[in-house]
Amino acid sequence: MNAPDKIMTDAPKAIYLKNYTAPAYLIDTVDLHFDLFEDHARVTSRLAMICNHDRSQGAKPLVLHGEKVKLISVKLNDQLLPAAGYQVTNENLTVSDLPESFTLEVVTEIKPQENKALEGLYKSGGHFCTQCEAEGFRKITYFLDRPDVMAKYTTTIVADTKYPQLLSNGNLVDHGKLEGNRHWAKWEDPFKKPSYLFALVAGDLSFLEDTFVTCSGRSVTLRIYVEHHNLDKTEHAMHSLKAAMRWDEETFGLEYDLDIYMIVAVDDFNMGAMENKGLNLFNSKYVLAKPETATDADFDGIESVIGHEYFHNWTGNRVTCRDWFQLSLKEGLTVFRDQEFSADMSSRAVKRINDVRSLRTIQFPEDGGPMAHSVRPDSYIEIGNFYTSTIYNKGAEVIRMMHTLLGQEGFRKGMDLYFERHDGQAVTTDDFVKAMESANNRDLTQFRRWYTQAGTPEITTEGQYDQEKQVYTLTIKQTCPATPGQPHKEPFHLPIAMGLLDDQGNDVPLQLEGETQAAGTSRVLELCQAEQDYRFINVAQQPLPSLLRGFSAPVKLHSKTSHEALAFLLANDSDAFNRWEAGQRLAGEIILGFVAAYRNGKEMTLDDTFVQAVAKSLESNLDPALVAQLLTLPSELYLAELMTTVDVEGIHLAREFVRKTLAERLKGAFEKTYKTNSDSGAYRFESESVAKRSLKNLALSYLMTLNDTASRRLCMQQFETANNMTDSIAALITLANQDCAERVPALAAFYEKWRHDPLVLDKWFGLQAMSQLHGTLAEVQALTLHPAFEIKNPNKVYSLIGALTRSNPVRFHDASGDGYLFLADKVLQIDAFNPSVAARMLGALSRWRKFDEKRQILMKAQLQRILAQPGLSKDAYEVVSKSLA
Ligand code: B3K
Ligand code: ZN
Repeated sequence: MNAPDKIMTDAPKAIYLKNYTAPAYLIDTVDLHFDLFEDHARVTSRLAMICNHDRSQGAKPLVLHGEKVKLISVKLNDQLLPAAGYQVTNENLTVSDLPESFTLEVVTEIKPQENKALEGLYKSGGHFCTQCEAEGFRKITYFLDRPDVMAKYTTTIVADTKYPQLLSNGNLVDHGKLEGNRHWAKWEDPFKKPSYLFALVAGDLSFLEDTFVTCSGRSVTLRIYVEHHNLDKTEHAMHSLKAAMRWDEETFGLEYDLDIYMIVAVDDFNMGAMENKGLNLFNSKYVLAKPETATDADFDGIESVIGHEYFHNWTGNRVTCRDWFQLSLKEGLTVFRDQEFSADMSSRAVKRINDVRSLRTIQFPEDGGPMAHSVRPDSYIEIGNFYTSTIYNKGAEVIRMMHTLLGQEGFRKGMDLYFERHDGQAVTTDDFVKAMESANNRDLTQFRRWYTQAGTPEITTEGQYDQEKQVYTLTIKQTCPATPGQPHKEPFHLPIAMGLLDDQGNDVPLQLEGETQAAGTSRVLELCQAEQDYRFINVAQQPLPSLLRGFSAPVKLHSKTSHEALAFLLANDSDAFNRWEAGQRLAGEIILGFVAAYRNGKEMTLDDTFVQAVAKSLESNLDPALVAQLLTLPSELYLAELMTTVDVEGIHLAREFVRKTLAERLKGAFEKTYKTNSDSGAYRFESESVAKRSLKNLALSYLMTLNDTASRRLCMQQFETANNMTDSIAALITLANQDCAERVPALAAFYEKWRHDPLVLDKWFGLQAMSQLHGTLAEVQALTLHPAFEIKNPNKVYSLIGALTRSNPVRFHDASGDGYLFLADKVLQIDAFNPSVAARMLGALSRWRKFDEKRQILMKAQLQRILAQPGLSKDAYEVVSKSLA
């Protein structure tokens, strides 16, 4: 049999939402007993089960999930079953002829030490830990491993005393010593939960402890567990946790429900963190921080992920998903909540800008590519592939739109009703929308299309002013491109926040025809048809519209706006987001114009309107963090998204030309900005100093495009004297991007200084992989052989290989195809032990159709090579086969 035939016959099967059926059995209580040893673990699971189906036609068999577990024994109501009493396959344990209710005891053996997929029970840095979402629990024991089976858990852990901390969900109810240097601890979780929220940790860890008094006066113990030498990096995480707990009480009236909340940081983790009930597991990247080792962005990231996992306690744990098609029920909602939390902790406008930036550079391409899926997908092959930006970030946009349509108060009423109706249940995204509808007496039937239709809608607007009648008519049209399996789309229900500016830049009162008076100067239009007209009356002069304020819907907006008008909006719009947006559009149009010029052999000349607009922003007295955003040009990835066929080199050259020209023309202004925003005092993670650092470092990056002695001196001075990682790494990034004498020694010095700190080394790997220099691909290949690089550690893979393939388009898409070959080699290597990380890395090859023919052929060849690999995981199979379809 040749390879393609084998793939055809063995092709993994898709699972469909339409085939959902309720579980045939339910589990009331789970009593787990773990015996942990150096070469294996023995797991005894006692399940009190009840029948959940009509038995008049006979009892259905009980089909438990289990993968890579060795079955030792099965007891039914304490009677050992003979081998003929059950069937075992690679994926299931089936027991038939069961009574109405019974106890099933299953003993299994697993090998956590050999588990490099990092799902189920595994070892990281010498500690035992778990990751069960989505389907990891079945790698620990046989179980009904689906989220609509919720049970109360008791967990006993027995291990050598060299693992002093034995932790699980809920409250510690007992512990003791045993012979032979062993000890045990028993945990009880009073809340019903699905198996994906189970967690266990056994390790030698230190912890930072604090207390939080909830709004009802209960005292909760908070603990952050880390390796001993990292204890000095836990303060910020603790501070963030307490802020998140308070915020959820104040914003949503949601209080924590157990006596203890634990966070454990581990170095080997596939994702950011996991919200297990009462015992969160975190990638150490999202816990450990001190000014010397973590950047302002890291501090922000920690605050947001700590918040996210904490918020899951209600949106995810107390109310969970009925099935994995409903993943966005908890993820979209929880991302929305963490975004709002971060916005309240710092600058709302800057937070929104960053969120939209990542939506556009990650989610929009996903929605326009072969892996496009709706926020509530209809099918999947491997659920692990659906922890996507669409489920998370577009899901959060969908929640945000409901918030915009219903208002803060209406949304809160909907949330309250959602918890009132569904606490303790496993429900669907539709249940959430129903709660919003009932609480607000609104019909969201059409709005639901956001859950079922994939693709990024495109909005076109046109304005017409009638001077005589003083009427301004705004025509808005919407369309949505076809996506795999969805050739035709129905119109969406879209909130479009907008305002109209007069020639002084002031917002004018907005009165729609038929209204007796103006309703404010910024309002939300509801677009429901494919095309709608909005007639504003009493408009004294030709206005300039400011549309989609705050990015009120996840769409692509097209409107004919001149460069002068964009510069005017950049300088005057009362909506900070739209000021930024106008600047981005202006810069984007100029850069894309240069891409065309470059291809036609024409010269690029930067027009003065733009230089002056930049100069004006630089001198404005706006929040420096916002100014830094205004001055950051659209990324190469976003610019690529704006082109039908990506011109990789053209985009890079044109963008760099604009950066360098701005630096030349505004050198003095950048130097002044650098000085004004330099702060020689002690590092503080406070909005004001974070903002100043961001603007100062942006000025430095512009100046360094000149690669002259003066800027290099300035940069080296910052690199050598910085008292914090933000400044140190900002200087090193600019050095790594220039072919200068200081580059190699600076990289070497940084490595020597931080060789003992894996998280700092991740940055060191990453910044080299993101260098724009020609030799980057070869350097990355060499770095995979560096002693500090570990292919089995996801953070290292993402930092080095991920940075090149996902964030450095001009070097990854090298015309030779070497970047594609390199990625395919690594994916195949990783797929053999960690399919979920391998599949995630593959995304960089998915959108091959966006590139020129030569690159298409090269990318496709690597996808085909991966597909032909014998024993390819279903994770990788799904991404590759859908990409090629
Ligand atoms: N819920 C986890 C995701 C884990 C997925 C593993 N394949 C993290 C989060 O969204 O909070
Ligand atoms: Zn989440």
